[in-house]
Amino acid sequence: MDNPKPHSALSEIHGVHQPEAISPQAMAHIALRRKQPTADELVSAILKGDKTALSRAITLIESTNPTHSQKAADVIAQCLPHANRSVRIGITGVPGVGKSTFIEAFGKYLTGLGKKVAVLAVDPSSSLSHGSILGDKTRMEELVKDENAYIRPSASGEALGGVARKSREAIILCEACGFDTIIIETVGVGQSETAVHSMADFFLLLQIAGAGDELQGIKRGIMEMADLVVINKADGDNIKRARLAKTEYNRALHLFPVKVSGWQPKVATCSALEKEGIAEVWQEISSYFEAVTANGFFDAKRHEQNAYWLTETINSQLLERFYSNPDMASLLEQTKNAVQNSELSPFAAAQVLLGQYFK
Ligand SMILES: Nc1nc2c(ncn2[C@@H]2O[C@H](COP(=O)(O)OP(=O)(O)O)[C@@H](O)[C@H]2O)c(=O)[nH]1
Ligand SMILES: [Mg+2]
Repeated sequence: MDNPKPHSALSEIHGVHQPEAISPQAMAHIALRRKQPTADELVSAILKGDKTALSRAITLIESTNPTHSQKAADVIAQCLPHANRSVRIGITGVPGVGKSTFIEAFGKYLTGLGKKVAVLAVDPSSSLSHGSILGDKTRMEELVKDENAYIRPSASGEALGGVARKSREAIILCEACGFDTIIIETVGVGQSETAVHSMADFFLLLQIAGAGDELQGIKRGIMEMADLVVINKADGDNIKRARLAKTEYNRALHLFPVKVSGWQPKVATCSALEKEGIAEVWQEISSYFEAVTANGFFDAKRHEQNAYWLTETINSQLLERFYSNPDMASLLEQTKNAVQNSELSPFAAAQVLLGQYFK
């Protein structure tokens, strides 16, 4: 009898061949995969510029498997002394504005200058909005093939805080791998720009002309963060409108208070599709880096970002540990009932729970 449980939903009709639970091929793969490189092996490969090792290490960082977190931390710690030598450029804009097309043209331009370009995405809602780099219709085919470029779509289906922290760690690994220009892409509709702001040196806002005065759903706060507004799709019939938009944006940007960086945000037009205006964009970005390196803002901002990430990581770890603690979970459940029935005030209850946790 090869079918011990004929009534089980898991069983096929009697007499029909049942495949093995795991195929021999799959077993071979699993055996192969089990031979994971050690943290030291990963690090030495990354430092040699090995993109496969880089991808593996980023996957390790993104893993939610607790057994991976120590190894990931180890890799990051060893890469950290080799990081930092880069420029980090955040690029945001609503879906359809041309981010992927722009990054493709811009990235190719930069590798043409001899730079090594890594593209990362911070997009917590990628699975919903289809905003993830490799998920959308413009797939950066040229850049993907470029020896001196590395493209990594965002980890999806996670809370922004987690995605942002992992992106920040991925930046460190990319830098250790020899990438000197890091592009961090995000969809300009949510909170993710703030996260990008906390890890980028320069903030580029991509816009298009002719979508009305409402600034295309971009919040004022995001405009205020921009170091450069680039009006894309300045081609064909659109050139005139793009120039007009440039004047308008320039006026709008001048209304904002002077930035701590001392940099007056600029507006440029370009056509990512026709690869026009790309060199001018880089020119503006280079001037920015010259200015903020000279006045000390570059280092000051990175130091401030480090402090931000320390606090941010403590905050998220505290929350995670508190809520994932089984004792706390049951105590919280009991206390919730008492609070709901007005037997206990929410504040008193919180004091009890926190007191218990930090005992
Ligand atoms: N005419 C024109 N179309 C562009 C330009 N840049 C992007 N597009 C088109 O706009 C659409 C959205 O571009 P995509 O790069 O996928 O935008 P994303 O969603 O911001 O990444 C695509 O059909 C592109 O071909 C441009 O400079 N000029
Ligand atoms: Mg895109």
